[in-house]
Amino acid sequence: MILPILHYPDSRLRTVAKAVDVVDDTVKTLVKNMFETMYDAPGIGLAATQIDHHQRIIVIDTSEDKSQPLCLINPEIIEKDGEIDWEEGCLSVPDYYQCVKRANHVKVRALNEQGKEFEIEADELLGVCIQHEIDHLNGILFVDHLSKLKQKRLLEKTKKSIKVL
Ligand code: GNR
Ligand code: NI
Repeated sequence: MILPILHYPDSRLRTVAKAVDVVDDTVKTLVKNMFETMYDAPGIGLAATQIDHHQRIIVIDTSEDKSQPLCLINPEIIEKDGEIDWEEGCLSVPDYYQCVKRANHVKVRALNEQGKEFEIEADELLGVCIQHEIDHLNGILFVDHLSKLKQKRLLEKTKKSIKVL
């Protein structure tokens, strides 16, 4: 099932998600729907926050052919180093792309969709995407990392496009 995605500046995107305590069938169904929604969009990642569901669940696939689905439940960054500038976009901020500074390399511990703990190390696009998605679970958008001037311009552009609707 494809779920509707919240758009900036919707205040529900500011909700801090709660940890999942059991990976049960409800969570598994949600993960399946999140993958469908992400692939349909299309995007390379989706956090539960974006579909107005406030549990710590992320899906990612940075491959070209949907061949590397990755689900992270209760993700925690346990190591990070280096610095990278990457042009980011967000399904919740349509048609807006800006460079953001992130750690280049992260080591993350999470549960998979079977509830089993695993660790993953990532850099470049995958590392950036994991950090972008974990931000969503904390109510943070990539635009929060930009200058106040860029944020002001984005808000004005967004208000104008809402008026046209
Ligand atoms: O599809 C997406 N592309 C992307 C590109 C650069 C950095 C981060 C991302 S994530 C984004 C999908 C999304 O909004 N996930 O929350
Ligand atoms: Ni996003």
